[in-house]
Amino acid sequence: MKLVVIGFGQCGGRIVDMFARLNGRAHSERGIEIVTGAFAVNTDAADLSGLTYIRSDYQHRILIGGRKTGGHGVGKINELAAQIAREDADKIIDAIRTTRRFFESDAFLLVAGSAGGTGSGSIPIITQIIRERYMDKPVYDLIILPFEHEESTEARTVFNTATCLKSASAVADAVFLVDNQRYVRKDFSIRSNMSRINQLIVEPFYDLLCAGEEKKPKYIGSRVLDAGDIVQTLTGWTVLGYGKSALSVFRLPFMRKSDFRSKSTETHKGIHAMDEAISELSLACNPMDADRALYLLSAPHKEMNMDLVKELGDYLRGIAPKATIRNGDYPRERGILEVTVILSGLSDVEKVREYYSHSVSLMPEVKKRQEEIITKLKAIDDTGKDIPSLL
Ligand SMILES: Nc1nc2c(ncn2[C@@H]2O[C@H](COP(=O)(O)OP(=O)(O)OP(=O)(O)O)[C@@H](O)[C@H]2O)c(=O)[nH]1
Ligand SMILES: [Mg+2]
Repeated sequence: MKLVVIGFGQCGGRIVDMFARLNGRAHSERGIEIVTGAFAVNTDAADLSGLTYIRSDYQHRILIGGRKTGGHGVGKINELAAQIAREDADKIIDAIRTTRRFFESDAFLLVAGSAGGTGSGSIPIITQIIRERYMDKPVYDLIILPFEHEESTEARTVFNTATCLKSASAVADAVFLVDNQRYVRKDFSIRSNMSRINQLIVEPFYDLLCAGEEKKPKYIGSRVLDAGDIVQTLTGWTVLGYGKSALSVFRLPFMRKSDFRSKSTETHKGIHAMDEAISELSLACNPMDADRALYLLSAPHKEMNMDLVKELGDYLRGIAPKATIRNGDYPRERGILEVTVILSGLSDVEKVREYYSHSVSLMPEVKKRQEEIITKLKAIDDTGKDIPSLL
């Protein structure tokens, strides 16, 4: 599957930078392409300069709202970002048009952090505009939810998240939810934590996107998971997960592949990897609420067999009984067994409900502050009303 990926705000830009890197990896390791265009959109020029893998010309690092913000961001006011995105949408559409092999792309993936101003405000607007323009390609949003400590210190965090989620889910074909808090490892510094988190966020997409693009016969599975399967699976609230098991390089000489001991070990490792994928889903949710699911098994050819694929299917069926399940296998040479899982069409997501209800309770407070700002601005204007204007 080939994606056009567009990041909004600092968080979105950095994660798309990781997708651009992932594409480089697919190219060098596997000779295939999974990202046809990678773009970062921001109201803040400094954030755009901090990126590494996204091409550095103005059509790939797109500054919006320059006149309104002077290139210094919108300071968490996502309504302002939404307005700017609407006004400058043509810059983004023009850039998409220049994508070299745009017609080969299967879908759009738009990425943003929900708690800031720029990303949170612009992602729903541009999702809507792209959907109207390119009706033949689905548009997916990948939305990063804030860390716990941000929620407790800043009311805007919750309010921005709620408005972003509500608006994006109304227009996107599916919304991938990623909870930053799930990726925190206490032993890393904040800076290395962020880039580590971003790597972990994009990792599950690697095999998922590569599997259907393989051309070499030895890497083509018996059941190929292609763009069609992914598009059929993705709808509404969506989470994803990834797990792996190391495989021992050497089988004991007396154990043949058909030996019951090696077979049960394979199955065990498969279940272990799937268990890890489920327990480390990008957001905590109840798999029982999933309407659709997908799993991809990748492992060396000789380690995969129909029994293992079936066992994994049975296992997933057990925890997501209501879901239509699609699957695929992807033979790789590396000595590990990997499982990627998507749960989609979730009928309930507790965390989203919490943001909504918390945000409603904050409404009076946010309104009061906005009124205060307007009153203060008006007071400044009033004070200067007798000063002659140069305009
Ligand atoms: N995973 C991850 N999360 C990030 C990263 N940068 C920021 N975030 C999260 O995303 C939220 C939004 O922050 P930014 O992306 O910096 O905000 P912005 O969209 O640039 O908006 P403004 O700067 O307010 O205009 C933050 O509260 C963080 O929780 C990142 O590199 N990785
Ligand atoms: Mg910013």
